[in-house]
Amino acid sequence: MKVEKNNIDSHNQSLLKEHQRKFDFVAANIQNTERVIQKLIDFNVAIPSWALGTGGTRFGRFSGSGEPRSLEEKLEDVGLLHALNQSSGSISLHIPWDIPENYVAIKSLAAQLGLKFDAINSNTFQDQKNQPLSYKFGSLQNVNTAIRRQAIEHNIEVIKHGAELGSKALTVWLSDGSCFPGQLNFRKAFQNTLESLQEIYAALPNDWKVFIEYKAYEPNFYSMTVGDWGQSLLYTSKLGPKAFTLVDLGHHLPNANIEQVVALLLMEGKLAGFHFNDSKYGDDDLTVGSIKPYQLFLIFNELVEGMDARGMDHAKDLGWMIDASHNVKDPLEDLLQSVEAIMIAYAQSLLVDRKKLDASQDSNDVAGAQEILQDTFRTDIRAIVAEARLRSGGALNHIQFFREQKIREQLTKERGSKTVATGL
Ligand code: AFD
Ligand code: MN
Ligand code: MN
Repeated sequence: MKVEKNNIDSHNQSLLKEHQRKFDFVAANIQNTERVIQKLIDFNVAIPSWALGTGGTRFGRFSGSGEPRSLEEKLEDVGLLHALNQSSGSISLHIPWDIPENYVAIKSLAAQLGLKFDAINSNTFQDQKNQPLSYKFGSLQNVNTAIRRQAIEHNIEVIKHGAELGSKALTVWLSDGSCFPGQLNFRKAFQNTLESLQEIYAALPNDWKVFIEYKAYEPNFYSMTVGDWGQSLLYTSKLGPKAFTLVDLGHHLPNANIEQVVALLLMEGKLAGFHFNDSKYGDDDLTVGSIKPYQLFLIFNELVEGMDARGMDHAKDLGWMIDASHNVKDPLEDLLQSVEAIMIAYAQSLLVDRKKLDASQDSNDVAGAQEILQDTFRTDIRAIVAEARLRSGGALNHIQFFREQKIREQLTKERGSKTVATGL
């Protein structure tokens, strides 16, 4: 299905007066509103192809209706999101769940929907049908050379698919590790993984990057071979200038200071970007900003400060992506909420009085520094984000629009009520 522009226009018209009132109120207290709006218009968050269907847990999966049944339908879903928020103009594919059969056709569909292809993801955490060798005991770390070879070849295959579509980065998340003490020689596992990654790195096209994602635990519960940012940074430093460390917000041990991790990776020029989500306990993959919005703001605060210090382009120089899983919500509504939470945190971080904060830090004014951050965080700037969306042609209240237009009902009519999208 396609969203008609005039439907968005009439929705916006009906909310315009109320929006204008809120916007004028917040804009009156903000300097450089226009600059912030432009930055929001330029910003884009990629949508992972695997988040468009209802996710499950190891206990079960309660599929929704009208879920995308093919790569084409996944693109259509992201196109819908983008039409509504104008900030989701790219999709991140996962191989083998999204193997394109016809590159030309897929590329032209993406172009029609105004979408680009973000980083492409490999998968050696599952065994696929007809796969000769198993990843039960790891992939790039495996003690068996033939299994490592198979995993390396898979990653090279993924790069080829991505290159055909115009992706510029490969994201590698390894579930490799061990479940019990003594199972694995850590040093050999590291060396095997490094050598395997070196072969993958050598296959990257010139203008490509590789993102190495880390995770503290799960599915392995004793050790993970890329378990934290330090280990990821070891790999990416040894690999070379095209390798970067990817931060997935849900992949840390409880209470980790992610904003500090981000600040240092950025300082070292080794931060790839993000997989945004939120969590209470671990890798919960909940809606961005739903549990710890202040942490999200603090992360963006470090990002903006650090990117500006390095003269980086906020929109283009890091990879911005959601990595979530929706067990109980409509995936499209959830993704709209996630992108919105990211835009809000980004906008707020742009509004931090940087000079005043620097001065507070330089004079050890602890309370003063806290005042500056919390004052910004507690300012409701949602009308500024909405204004940016309005100016770029999106819907002022996208969730309301999604419901008014009965978009899920229409998708269900088209695709059926018992559809299951590929993914976790
Ligand atoms: C996992 C990892 C990784 C992976 C994705 C696949 O974070 O990003 O590609 O989810 O579903 O949790
Ligand atoms: Mn991730
Ligand atoms: Mn994860």
